[in-house]
Amino acid sequence: MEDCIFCRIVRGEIPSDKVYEDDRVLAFRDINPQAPQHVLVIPKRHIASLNDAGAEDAEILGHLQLVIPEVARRLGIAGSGYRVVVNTGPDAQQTVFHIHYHVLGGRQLQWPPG
Ligand code: DGP
Repeated sequence: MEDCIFCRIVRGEIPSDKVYEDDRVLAFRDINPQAPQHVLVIPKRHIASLNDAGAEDAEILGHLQLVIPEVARRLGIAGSGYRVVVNTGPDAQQTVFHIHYHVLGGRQLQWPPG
């Protein structure tokens, strides 16, 4: 999508601190980190949210989730542990409507989340 901020990051129009990239998926550091390690993993193809994902997205979202442990290894948190969060809709405070998986780690995380 033309105006989507994460599509613009995919196209290289907005710089990002990339951690992982392949033909379908991009992972980059969150601009407003909530933990010592905080990375967003996104499909390069625009999907607005989990609510907007359909059967045609099963393969890309499956691939994306399989990429997450590799991202965690690159961040050095695969062994210590990490949390994966997909904020969806207003109550979850989703602010960017291009689906993104937050990967958070590098400290003891609290449960339940706020
Ligand atoms: P959410 O609330 O789940 O929609 O989180 C969106 C996240 O995206 C938020 O943690 C901040 C991050 N973010 C927004 N704009 C940019 C950007 O231009 N670059 C990077 N690296 N992160 C961004």
